[in-house]
Amino acid sequence: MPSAQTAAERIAALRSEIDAHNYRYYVLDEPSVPDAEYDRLFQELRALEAEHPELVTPESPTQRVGGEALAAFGQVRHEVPMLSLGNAFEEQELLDFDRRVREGLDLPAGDLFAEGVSIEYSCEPKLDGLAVSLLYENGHLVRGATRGDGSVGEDITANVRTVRNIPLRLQGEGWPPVLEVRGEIYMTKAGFEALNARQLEAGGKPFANPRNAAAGSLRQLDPRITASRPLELCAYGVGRSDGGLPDTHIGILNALRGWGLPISRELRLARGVGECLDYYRAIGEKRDSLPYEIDGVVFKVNATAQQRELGFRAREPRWAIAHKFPAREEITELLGVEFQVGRTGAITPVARLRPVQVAGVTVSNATLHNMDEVARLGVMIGDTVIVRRAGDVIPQILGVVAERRPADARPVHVPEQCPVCGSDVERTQLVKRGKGRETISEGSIYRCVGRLACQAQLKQAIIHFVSRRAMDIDGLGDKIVEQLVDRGLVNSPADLYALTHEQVLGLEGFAEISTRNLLGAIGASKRPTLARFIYALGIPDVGEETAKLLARALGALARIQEALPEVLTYLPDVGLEVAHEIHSFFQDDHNRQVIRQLLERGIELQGETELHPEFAATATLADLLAKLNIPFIASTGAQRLAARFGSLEAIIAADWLDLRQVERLNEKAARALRDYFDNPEQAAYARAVEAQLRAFGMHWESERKVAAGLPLSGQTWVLTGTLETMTRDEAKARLEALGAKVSGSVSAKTSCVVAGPGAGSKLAKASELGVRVMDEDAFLSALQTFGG
Ligand code: 9MJ
Repeated sequence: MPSAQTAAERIAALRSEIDAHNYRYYVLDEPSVPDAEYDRLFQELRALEAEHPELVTPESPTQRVGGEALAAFGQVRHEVPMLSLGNAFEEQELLDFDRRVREGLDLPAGDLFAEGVSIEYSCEPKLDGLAVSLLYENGHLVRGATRGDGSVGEDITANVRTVRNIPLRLQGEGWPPVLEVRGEIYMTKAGFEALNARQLEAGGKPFANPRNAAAGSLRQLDPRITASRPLELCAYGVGRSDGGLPDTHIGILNALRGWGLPISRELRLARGVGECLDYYRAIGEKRDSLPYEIDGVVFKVNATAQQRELGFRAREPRWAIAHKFPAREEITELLGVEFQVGRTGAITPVARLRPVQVAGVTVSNATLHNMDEVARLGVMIGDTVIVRRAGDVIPQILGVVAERRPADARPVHVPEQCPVCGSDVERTQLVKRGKGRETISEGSIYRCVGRLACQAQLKQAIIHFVSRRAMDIDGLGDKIVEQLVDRGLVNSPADLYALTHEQVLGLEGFAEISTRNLLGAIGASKRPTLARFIYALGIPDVGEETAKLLARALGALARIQEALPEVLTYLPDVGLEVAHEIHSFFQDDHNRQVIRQLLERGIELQGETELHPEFAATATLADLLAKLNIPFIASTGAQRLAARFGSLEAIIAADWLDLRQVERLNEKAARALRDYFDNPEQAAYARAVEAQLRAFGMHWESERKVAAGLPLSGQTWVLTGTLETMTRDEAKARLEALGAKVSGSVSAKTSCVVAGPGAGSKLAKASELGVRVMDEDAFLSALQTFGG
């Protein structure tokens, strides 16, 4: 505290700052500072008030639980107040809590693990959502309310009724005629990601975190909006009840579960505070893999008789505590933005930060992804920003503390020239083909056009080329790549195979043996599989999986190099955009030359084969017509045309009258088709696509027979999460043996999603789209049913 400021002044300043944050957080759902900063202000105020009890007023934020009810919702008085929880940040604070519990119960202090005197605690993760009260009368949900200030909350009955895992009627029997359930409404990480993606797509503002998304969704005056949000309840207690309930907290929660209410899967019993600490550590380790955000764990004295004996202090129970995890969000200053050049030339803004400790690690850089993200955040150099570090993820900037923007804050500009090679920087274009037309819009990525002439791209390209999962050249680390490029010895991946003994020996740190080893490793890399080689080339958007798919389906480099974009889109998971990337990569003269040189310098691809029958089986004339994106011709129209004419040539030759005879092909569609094929370039292109498909060995008519007759033919399945009884590859093979296609992404066309533990965004997408989902047990019995 600055000495010029009195305690009274500091208290007043802290209160108004906390009030302002509370309003932003609770009422507007727009947090202005991270929790850690808020907690610090709160602790400071608490400490000052403890020193100066005469300065405590009823209006102090320490005397309240939360924000005020929004005027637009009805008010609900909580007959049993909704309490908040005291916090423990350090282990010692938890031990102190346990000591207070023992003292409150007149139990001997004893040793941590002493038998006979340890308290039984229930342990649950502390979900980060919005606390709610759900009133059941005679088993019917009659009212839902927010906590509000703990005594009066908002009536959100219409909204809670839309939350899918809240039962509208209790199941089973034995529930008290009046039962008020309390719990947290939250959003899973996957649900949150999916919602934000939707928000962005619709041009809306994304939510800062799942907590805000949940709170914002529940506070909608229009329950239809709430219904569209992926909200979930986790029950953690009971308020009012007029009947007998089990005599332990865990017993009560299990009873709630029996009545159809979701409770935490991580609920455990701890005998003594030592086991509470074990639980805290175990959940801490699991934190990243849990499907929802948590900010700590909650311990509650398990026996309700002991809870009653302990009672309350202010607005907190003496029998429960939240043991918080270290904060993952902090605030710091954005000192500058630098631009890094990636392997494909993408220029990525990187934030340089005033170093700050976040969850035990010093953070001085954070990714800003791309310029759209910079614009979305509205961040300027000099701003105070909120940084988040979670798990192994690169630190991210979540937002700006607008109130702290200095007068001399500067906007972030993309350099016009590449900071490494000085080539021009261009904004990427998004090419979308729809209804026979190409539309081009501005992309969010800026690229250095220098390609392999840009040292940054060249280095990254070589590092990728030699990496373990690509050409796997042992001993060619990043530092050596840098030297090779800096000395001008390597200007493309092909140059690696022309390195001489003298050149390598001349590098820093090389002697006879190391030189021989490196050249040996380079020589040993000359027989890669086709898939590795394709991956090693570093085609934008082509990862290992896509490379494997290309190799497996097309079988030979020559075919992959020549494949037209429409032909590539026959591969599962290859969309038109990726197909264009692949196609234009192989059309590029420089890339063709590098590939030619690689082959001349001794690369021998292994396992080149014929076209995979699976690929041939996926081609139909109807698909081809649909892929040409002719206006008004969608998949059913395409199917009817294919059935009627049997070949592309026949369709091109068909006149308007012929076309009009196709069942339910309307005039507009017939005209569009004629217009399309009357354009010689378009007709030639369609013929070229067809010719290529045929040259690749496809036969329109036979293809259906390959997969037909199998129980799952025509279906697309998606596997996500971990499976316990088999590997994913096995599951995939078994599904394929039954005729199903296995895809990596969920769409409306997906037949079924098999979700194991750890399933994330795919599961969320499936539930969003109403796609059938089964767990491993159901999957195993389905396999059995189908004889797979
Ligand atoms: C959360 N947020 O997960 C309580 N909570 O109990 C759990 N919150 C709570 N319990 C009494 N698991 C007041 C709040």
